[in-house]
This record gives sequence, C-alpha cells and structure tokens, in this order.
Amino acid sequence: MSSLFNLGKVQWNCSYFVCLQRAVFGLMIVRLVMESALTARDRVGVQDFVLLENYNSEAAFIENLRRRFRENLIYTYIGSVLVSVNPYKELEIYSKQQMERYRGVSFYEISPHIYALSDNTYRAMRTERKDQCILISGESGAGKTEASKKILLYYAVTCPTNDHMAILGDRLLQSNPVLEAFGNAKTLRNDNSSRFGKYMDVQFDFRGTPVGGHILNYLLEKSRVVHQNHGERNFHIFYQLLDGGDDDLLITLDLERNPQNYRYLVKGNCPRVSSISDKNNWKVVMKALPVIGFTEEEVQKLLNIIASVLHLGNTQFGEGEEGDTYITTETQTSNLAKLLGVDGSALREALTHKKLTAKGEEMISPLNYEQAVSARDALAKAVYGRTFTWLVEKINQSLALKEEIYHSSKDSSVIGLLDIYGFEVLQQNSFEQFCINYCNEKLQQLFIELTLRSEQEEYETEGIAWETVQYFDNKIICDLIEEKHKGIISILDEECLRPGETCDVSFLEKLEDTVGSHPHFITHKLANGKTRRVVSREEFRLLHYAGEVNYNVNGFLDKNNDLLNRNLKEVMCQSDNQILSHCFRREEVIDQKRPEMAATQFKNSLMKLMEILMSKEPSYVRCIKPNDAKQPGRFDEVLVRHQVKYLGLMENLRVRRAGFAYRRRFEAFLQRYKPLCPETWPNWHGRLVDGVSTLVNHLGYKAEEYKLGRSKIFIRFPKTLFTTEDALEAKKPEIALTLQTSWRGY
Ligand code: AD9
Ligand code: MG
Repeated sequence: MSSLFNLGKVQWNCSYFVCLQRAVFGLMIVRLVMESALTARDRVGVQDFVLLENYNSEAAFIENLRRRFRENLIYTYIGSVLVSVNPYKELEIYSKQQMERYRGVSFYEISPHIYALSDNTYRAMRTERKDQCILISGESGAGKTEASKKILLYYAVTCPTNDHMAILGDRLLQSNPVLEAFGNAKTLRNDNSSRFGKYMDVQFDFRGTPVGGHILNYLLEKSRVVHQNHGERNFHIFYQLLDGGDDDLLITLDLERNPQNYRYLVKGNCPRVSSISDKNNWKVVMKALPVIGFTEEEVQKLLNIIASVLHLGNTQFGEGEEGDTYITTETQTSNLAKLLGVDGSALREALTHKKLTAKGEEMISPLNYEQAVSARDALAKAVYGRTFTWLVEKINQSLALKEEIYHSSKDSSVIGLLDIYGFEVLQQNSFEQFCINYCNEKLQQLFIELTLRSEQEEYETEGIAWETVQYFDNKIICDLIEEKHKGIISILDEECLRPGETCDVSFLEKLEDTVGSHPHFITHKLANGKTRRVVSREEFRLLHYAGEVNYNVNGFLDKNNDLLNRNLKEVMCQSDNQILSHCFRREEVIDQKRPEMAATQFKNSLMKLMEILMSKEPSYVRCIKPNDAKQPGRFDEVLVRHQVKYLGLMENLRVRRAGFAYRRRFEAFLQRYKPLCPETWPNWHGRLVDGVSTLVNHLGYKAEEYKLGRSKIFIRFPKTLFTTEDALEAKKPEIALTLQTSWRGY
C-alpha cells in the first residue's frame, strides 16, 4: 500500500505531495489531539513491532503480542502490515464513534486498528488513483471473514454517499449473511467457517462514493453437502430453514423440523451449535434476499432447491436380484421431483440407470447399488454447487455498476478484499484441503513477491548496502503442485483421463514415480525399501511452507472428475425451476467435450486471481488464532509461534526494520525541496545526485537517516521527512513572493 507510512515501492508524484502536505498539516494538529488520545493502555507493549528493541527475537515478538492481547489490544503493526489476534469475544472497538476516530487520520497517530488500515487504503486509492487490495490471511478461525466484514462496514458507514448509493451499500452488506448461509458451515476449527474463497471488488467513483461491487467465488467445498466429519455440520442454510422456516413453508417443502431426520445432516452428529442461532440467522437471510433484489418467486425456487437436496439425501435404494437397483423411497421421490421441477419417472430412471453411447447407439444400463448412491450424491453436490454459483451471479447483478456510472468508470477506482480459506490441517485431509493449502501457497508466493523479494531487489538495483534477509521461498512447493506435465495436478488429471483401470491408489503410485524424489514430497516408501510410519499407504505428505500435511488419496479422482451422469444432466436441464434450468444448460448435454477437471479449474482461477492482485497496491491483514478452543483470554504460545513462523512475520519485520520508509527519484526530490537550500535554488545545474547531496547536507540530514542510491534517495524514518515538510511549509510565503511560476513543487 503506498500510504504515507508505507515501505512499499512508492513513487511519489506532485499530487501525492499535495496530499502529503495536507496530511502533515493535519497530523500536526491530530498529533496533539492523539497524543492525549493514546491512553497508557493503548501503549501496552509496542504498537508497531518495528519499535521492538530486540526485533530479531521471536520470543520478544510473541511476548509483545501476548501483552497486548491480555489488554484486549488485538491489533499491532509491522510497518503497514496489520497483525490481528482473534479475541473470541465482542470488543467495544467497532462503534461508529470509533470509525470517526480513525477517519482521515494517519496510521501511526492512533492505536492500530482494522479501521486505520481501511481508511489508509481508501485514501491511498483516492489520492493516487490506484486500485488497492486488502489481502487477509491466516488459518481457519483466525478472523479473516470478521476482518473483511469490518472493512466493508467501515466503507459503508464512512464513505460519502447519496440515496441511490445507499442502496448499494446496503446490498454490499446484506450479501454477506446470504453468502455465509450458503457457503459457511460449522467445522471443528471454526463455528462459522467459510467453505469457499471470496474476492470482492468494491468500486468507487471519483468522489469516493461506493458505486458498485463484484464478487469472485472460488471452489466451494461441495463434498460437505453429502458428508461431514464428526463434530461438523452441513452448510448453515439447511439448519436455518428447518429451525426458522414457518410451519406452512415446511409443509409446502414437505420437510420436518428435526434435522436428525435428514441423512445429509446427521453425518457429523452435530445438529446444534451453541454459538449459532439458526432461527435468528434465518430471519436475517430472509430479510437480506429482497434487499439484494431477489423476487419472492426466486426465493421460493431457491428454497425448493435447498429442500430437494435434503430429500435427495433421504432417497434410498434397494438391490434387485440381477444386481440392478431400485428406489425404495417412492413417495419421497415424487415430492423430490416436484421440488426440482422435473419429471418423476425420468428422475427415477436417471437415478438408477446410466446412458451410454456405443457405436453411435444409445444404451441404457442399470446402476449397481454403489453407483446409484454415488450418482445421487453427485446430483446433490451439483445442484447445490451450481445454485451457489447462481447465487453469486445474482448478487453480482445487484451490485453491478449502474449504466451511467459504468460509462464514466475510467474515473473509478477499486478496493479488492480477499477473504479466502486459511491453511488447514485436519486429522484426515482430502482433495479439498489439498486445494485450500495450494491456494495458501500461492498467496504466500504473492506476499514474498510483493514485499520481501521486490523490496530487496530494489535495494540491490539501487546499489544500497543491504544485509539480505533470508526467507523461505515457497516457489518450489507451488511448482511441485502446479507445474505443467510434472506437477501433482497434472498427474491427477492424467490419471483421471487415462483409459482403463485407474483408481486413487494408481494415482498415488504415479505420484511416487514422478515426484517421489522431490524434497517436499513424501510417501510411506523410504529410499532404502523400508516403510515410513508417519505416512500411511493411502497417503502422501507435502511439506508445505506452513507445515506438514498428509493427504489421503481416497476420493481424489472422483472429486477431480466431478462427473455427473449424462442422463441426470438431461433431466435437470428440463427443470421448470428457472434457477436449475439456468444452472444445467442444454449445451452441456449436447457438447461432449470434457470440461476442465476440478483441480485444473481451481488452478486457473487462482492464476487469474494472482494477476488481479498483482495489478493492485496490496495491504495485508495477518490474522492469528490464539487458541484451538475458540475461547476468549487464552493465548496458546505454541500455536501462536507456529503461525508467526509460517505467516513469515519475523522476516517481514526484519525487512521492514532494515528498510527505508520512503524513496523518491532524485529529480522529484530536488524539484520539491530545492527552495530550502540557497545552492539548489532556484535551479541546480550539476548532476542530480550532487544536487540532492548538497540539499540534504544543508538540511542537516544525518548519515543514518538516508542513503543515496543510483537514481533515488532513500529516507529511513518518517520523522526526517516531516521535519523537511515543515520547513517547506514555513518557507512557502517567501517562495510565493520571489517566484510565481518556475517552482512546481506543489
Ligand atoms: V475460516 O478460514 O473461514 O474457517 P476465518 O474466516 O479466519 O476462518 P472468522 O472470521 O470466521 O475466521 O472468525 C472465527 C470466529 O472468531 C468468529 O465467528 C468470531 O466468533 C470470532 N472473531 C474473529 N474475529 C473477531 C473479532 N475481531 N472480534 C470478535 C472475533 N470476535
Ligand atoms: Mg472465513
């Protein structure tokens, strides 16, 4: 983020200086106010890790976090990066008054806060007219989604608006409970865990008014629809509907109130969660849907779909003598067909048979019991997954830029918010964890690229003496996963497409053959022919940047294939439920081309996401989970240390400490400050570097305060520049008198 206090690659321009100057003025006043506003409590520990005396010590770092956490000071900076520790309790720090407190005030003048980061990003967007993005990372339950909601709320409340745009603000906010109802679930790690990735652009016009929004969603964990681990739940919306829907609605949908009656809801043996009120959340969602622009009919169709997934789960099969299969829950299937808006007998047949084309002829062959169960589950996942995508599209339509603004949108800028699933290590890790953790590897790459590496490279290019900070570059792991032909995803795709008998175990064997010697890949086989105990015969282990994870290959091929029998697709695309007929297109049935496999689709969508993020100025929120028990006041040092390590916070701090707060090309620096030195004023005719040197000597800069590179001056501390700005401000009347045009410093 190229903010006033930023370490990033800031190339200042004149307009930036105007802003800086205003900010400095503001600061002088604010400083006085804020100095007194910062209470002793605010100053517990250091509020920026850069100020830690022993900044190389991980123990000192963690102690600072702990001391502040104990005082409910959950936010601390590393320069412009915000570190946040989940308090697991409501703090009185998010009120409207607090928002006002942070509005227009610079980062360091006030205690660290998510609002300060939001405000700073907003101002950077406005003054520099450069798109921004806020990347929120951390493991499951660390507080990413809460942070993203707070940022959104801050913009909705503090940005200038008008009646028309207030509607948009409302929609932006209301889209959250809806997406959470359909895309979040209770897991062992988080009672409200996001089971999809979300990148949201908020678009602002030239006045800084929010005028549009757009959401990109990533890989919903569809397998949860049909299976949940012990202690976990299906997506919230199912329980909300059963708990909150009124009696008439449940009768129409042929549902009973007790979730235990639905096979898709009993797998985790956890129908209720004490921290969640399904009934209240149902009301919130039902209120939100019309705000986002859902018609009554659409809501009804949507609920029909949710109910039909539950009925699908209860559809049971019996086995005939010939090994064929029939449905034993006839009445239920009739209701199911009604809810799906499809023909009952066609649905029955499609659930128990598959259609094959051999030598140009179509044949119907019966499914055996396992195949029928898996066809049913595939249908449930497809129906739910595609409806979720439709929901996001629908929300996007309601957030879309209004036509008249769209045409003048070259004047608009964007702040993107990334809230994507955190690194996950479960007892059993499957395809989903593989994708989630791969995504976290990519985000770590981006972080390295944009902060650590680029920062160091600039010092090298400029010839600034610099003690290189060592960090682990996880590119090697990204390559292991994503490299064409050689990476795990390619091998998985090949195995899915290979004719003949392939299975999850043959995939594992293929992995052993191809990447078996990779330093970040391990299976049970040891080079000396012996067996490694820590990895079972069905697993491979990846040494991720954030830790080691064993992945069980069972289900990898199926989940990557994500196939739905053709005759089920045919039935679904004839649905008279408009949402479903939109989700299941006729072309898909006619077009025999195989769509991209799930992991490749995900990989490609991540590549696009990286491009989007690279084109913006990033800010970071690094979220930390203080304990696994989801309890307030508990700070588990081992857990925190692990996160500090893999979030790269120590490296981040070292780079920041070793670095310079500001950099500026010689000509720009000289142009602005030359009035402050008689030898450079009104013009300097020598080499630029000599001019800058003369100028800073005259200003009395000490050697440790700055360095001259090949084309830029690097200033270490904000204070140095403030003093120079103050001097310039004092000199302004004199400059105005002596010169009218030749100085364009402002
Ligand atoms: V996951 O990767 O989606 O599973 P997140 O998104 O990182 O995860 P989330 O934001 O959902 O975690 O936070 C988990 C829970 O911690 C929330 O439901 C809150 O109960 C709690 N939390 C998080 N941040 C705050 C906060 N700033 N204040 C109070 C918080 N409670
Ligand atoms: Mg989340």
